[in-house]
This record gives sequence, structure tokens and C-alpha cells, in this order.
Amino acid sequence: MKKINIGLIGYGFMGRTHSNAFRQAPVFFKHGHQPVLKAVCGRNAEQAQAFAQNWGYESVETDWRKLIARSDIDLIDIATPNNLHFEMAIEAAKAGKMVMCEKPLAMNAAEAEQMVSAVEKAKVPNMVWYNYRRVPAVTLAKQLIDQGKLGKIFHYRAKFLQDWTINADVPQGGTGTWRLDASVSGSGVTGDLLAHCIDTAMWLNGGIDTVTAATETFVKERKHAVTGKMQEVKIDDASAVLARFTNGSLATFESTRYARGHKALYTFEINGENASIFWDLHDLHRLQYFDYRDASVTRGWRSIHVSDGDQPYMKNWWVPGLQIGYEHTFTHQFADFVAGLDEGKNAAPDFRDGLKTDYVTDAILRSAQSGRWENAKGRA
Ligand code: NAI
Ligand code: SOE
Repeated sequence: MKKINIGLIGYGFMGRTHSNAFRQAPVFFKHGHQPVLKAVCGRNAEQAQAFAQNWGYESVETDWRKLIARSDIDLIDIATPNNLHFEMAIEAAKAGKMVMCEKPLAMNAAEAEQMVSAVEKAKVPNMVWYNYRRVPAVTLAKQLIDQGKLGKIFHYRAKFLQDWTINADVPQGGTGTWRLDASVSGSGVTGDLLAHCIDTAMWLNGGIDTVTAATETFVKERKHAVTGKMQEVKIDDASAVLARFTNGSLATFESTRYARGHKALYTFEINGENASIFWDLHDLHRLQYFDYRDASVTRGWRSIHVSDGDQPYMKNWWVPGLQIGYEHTFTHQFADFVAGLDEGKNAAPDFRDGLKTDYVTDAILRSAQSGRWENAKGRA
């Protein structure tokens, strides 16, 4: 069993989900590499120490450059706000480390292109944490599409709705609200929420050629959490998108943080000539499936409870009928990354896949400015 010494940067929300995955993956999925929680890095030594103790990291760093320079670290995992992904990933690749990075890969596609070049030049394994692909019901959707069950696909429809920034008193910037500060996040809901929908969509239904979009910033000024000054809000609060896939299908995508009553409603529906599927993050263990080829008297939407051993990932968990949840998507993704190491290939989505999503989100933001259809394929 080869050891992989992990250096995690960032001990916030994603630092926790990733750490949980590093601990669970080798227990539930047997592969040829054993993760070692070697070091966690954060700027506050006391908090980093408390995190290390809770999750079982052997050591702590407060300077990410020192962590990357350490000869006992094999893999750098980036779980920091978006504006830090670029520098950290490039530096890690140059140091010959494997790199796993949170989504969106970068602030924009221009940065992401350089990150792809860096990991490919250094020939280091790499991956972006678009975790929703690893919900067993979503992976089952992929299998059904690849088996041709839907036939020709006409429509793809996805949305990711939240409501936590409606109050104009929510500040921008600082811990917890960095997503509202464009200099840290790169964009608003397009890069934060819609990027998930785009990643899943391109995985399930192939490349997106062109997009046209409208975005809106409902609250124009917010106090900055660090400076205390009222400042212009430069993120998109909501985005509504029309898209054309290479396979000829038409899509609508929507993301917002102003949909009162929705905390994290990610849904998608795909309509093909023979069948349709629908999935909802709030009911994540179910896949809704309609097949026109069923006998007409009993034809209708089936609600498939994805928990059986012959369904994706489920044989590694409990017994049929008992479902799993959100945190398992990260465990699956890390287990697949390790399986990729065994086979000498990257687990998808790798940095090049992450770049393709950044091309689409950049095109959405460009279109919202230009009012035109924009090329979403970049140089991919
Ligand atoms: P967070 O704010 O909870 O945590 C960020 C961490 O980065 C904090 O521990 C902070 O102290 C640390 N950090 C900031 N600057 C640093 C520096 N210079 N050196 C070392 N550490 C530093 O943020 P969260 O929610 O964990 O988001 C992190 C990343 O994960 C973002 O890119 C976000 O888009 C992505 N994300 C992905 C999710 C998914 O579904 N895959 C879910 C939530 C976030
Ligand atoms: C924002 O609230 C957020 O945490 C995103 O950053 C994640 O990517 C998404 O999975 C859930 O919502």
C-alpha cells in the first residue's frame, strides 16, 4: 500500500468535507494508496491546531508556501476562496505535487488555462471537486444516458437556487461573506452555483457551444466586512441562461441567491426522444425516470430509490434500501481519485474539465454584458 501524504489548505466548510472524505474513503473503498493526513494549513495557528486535533492531522502550517515546499507532502488540496486557487495550484504543480482544487477552478478561464498548463507540464495528477457528479443517483443518470435509454436528447434544464443574500445588511468580503466580494470570488452565482450545473450538464450531455444570458445585481451597495465602508456590489446575484449543446439540444440554466424559501435547490431535468430523467438535491438519493416505451396502461414517472448494491457506489455502503447523503459525494470523489492513481490516470473532472466549465461561465458573464450569443467553448 503506497502512502499519499496530504497537505490541506483551508479549514473551513470544504476543509471539513475533504478531511471527512480522506478518512472515510480508504475504509469503504479499498485501493492501492493510503491517504495520510500529514498537515493542515490556515493563517490562524490556534484554529489550525484545533482543526488538526479534531480531524487527526499530524502537523500544522500557517504559510501555504511552506506547506507546498515540504518534502514530506505528496498532494496539495486547495479548499480556500477562489482568488487563491491560481497561485496555490501553480506553485504546487511546480513543486511536483499532486493537486486537488475546489471549484470553480479559477477566477476566470485565463487563469484556469495557466493552471492546466502547469499541471500538464509537471505531469502531476489533478482533480477539481465538482462533487455532485458523485451522487449515486446522478451517476446512475449518466449510466442511463450512456446506455442510450433516453435516445436523442432535446432539452436540458437546470437550476441552483438559494436565498441567503436577500437582506441588504449581509456584508460583502471577510470570513463567511467572501462570496459577495468579486475581487475574492471572481463572480457571483454564475461561478459559485451555476458552475455546478454546467459541470454536471457537460458530463451528462456533452459540450456547450454557445450561450446567451442575463444577470442581475439586486442589491447595488453593501458594507465591506473588513473596511466597514459601503462599496459597489460587483457580483451577479442571479443569472438566467439559454445554451446550445454540441449534440443539438437546447438548455436553460438559472442560478440565484434571491429565491425565498430555497436553501440549496439544485435540480435538473433531461428530456430525450424515449425517456426523461429528473433529479433534485433535496431528495438526492432518488432519480425520477419516465420511459415512453413502457406499456401505456402503467406508463408514468418512476421514483428510483438509489440504494441497491448494483447501483453506483452503493455496494460499498450499507444494505439495500438504506440511503447515503451529501458528504459521501466527496468520499466517492476522493476514492475515484485514488483509483485513478492506481491506474495511472486522472479521475474526472480534472483541471482540463474544470477549464471547460470556466469557459462556459465566462461566456455567460460576457453575454450578460454584450447582449449577444457568445462562444462557450473557448480554446478547449
Ligand atoms: P470557507 O470560508 O468556509 O473556508 C475557506 C478557508 O480558507 C478558511 O479556513 C480560511 O481561513 C482559509 N484561507 C483563506 N485565505 C487563506 C490563506 N491565505 N492561506 C490559508 N488559508 C486561507 O470557504 P468554503 O465554503 O470552504 O469554500 C472554499 C472553496 O470551496 C471555494 O472555492 C468554494 O467555491 C468551494 N466550495 C465548493 C463546494 C462544493 O460543493 N464543491 C461547497 C462550498 C465551497
Ligand atoms: C454556496 O452557499 C455553496 O456553498 C457553494 O459555494 C457550493 O459550491 C454549493 O455546493 C453549495 O452552496
